[in-house]
Amino acid sequence: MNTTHTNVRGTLVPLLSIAVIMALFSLAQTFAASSDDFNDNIKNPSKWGTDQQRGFRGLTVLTETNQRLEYTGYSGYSARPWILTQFPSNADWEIQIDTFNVTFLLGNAAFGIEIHGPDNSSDRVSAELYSVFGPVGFGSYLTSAAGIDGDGFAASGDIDATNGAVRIAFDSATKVLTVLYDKDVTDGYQWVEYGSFGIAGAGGANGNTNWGLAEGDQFSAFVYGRSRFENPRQRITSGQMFGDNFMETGGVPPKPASLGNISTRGRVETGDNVMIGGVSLTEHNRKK
Ligand SMILES: [Ca+2]
Ligand SMILES: [Ca+2]
Ligand SMILES: [Ca+2]
Repeated sequence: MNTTHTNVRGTLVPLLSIAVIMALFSLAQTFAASSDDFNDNIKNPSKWGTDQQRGFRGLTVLTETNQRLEYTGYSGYSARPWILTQFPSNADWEIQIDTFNVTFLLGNAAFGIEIHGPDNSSDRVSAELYSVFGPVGFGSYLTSAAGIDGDGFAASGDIDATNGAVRIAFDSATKVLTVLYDKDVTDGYQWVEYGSFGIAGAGGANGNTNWGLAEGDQFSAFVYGRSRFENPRQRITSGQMFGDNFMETGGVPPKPASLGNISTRGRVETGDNVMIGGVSLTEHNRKK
């Protein structure tokens, strides 16, 4: 019996070591970069969380269909959180998505990506392809609970882009978020920088703020569509506005401590209710 026991142990330890090494290796590979091409027309629950409805709730929706992520509906704001990875404050990273927008309606509509700061859901930087009463271009906004020095806004101007891409890149040395666009994805990516925002007080060309970053903090990413039309009966239909080929590099496994941030808001709830609580606060700030 003793012999058997020793043998089992003698085999198990090396096997476990190999398993741990393989797990670490595959983790490193998985989180080196990740993406979603939306080609299987099913939302991947390992990558995306519960959609958040902001503003007019229930009137707009994000749907993975036709090998892309479509935004349809009336006036509204739907955001889908990327949950596979988060983005460190002490290392460089970037996220991007292809954007398509031909919503030439009376109002404005946009599709893009946004980053949320670690401590407050109203700390955000977005990058989007917008249309405003027809003309289209790329825009970017900085919002911050701490207030902003500068415009907090950057735009390409109307450049007649309907099938482009947006990118947000973080420089961990300067703590500056840079926004870039490619006007036309059909000939590959040729990135044009159109704005930058400093989130540790300095370095941004279009606005600076202080999100109070600490070592180990993580940012979270969202894909969103938004729309606001003068005629409430106007709506975006399938194929008019969508995103495709979401990609990130530099993302890391989410740390479970992010739950602590939510509970400090004084709302101890679970699941979707927590998110809705955070969104309500955000929307309140946005309207100020
Ligand atoms: Ca999918
Ligand atoms: Ca696709
Ligand atoms: Ca291009």
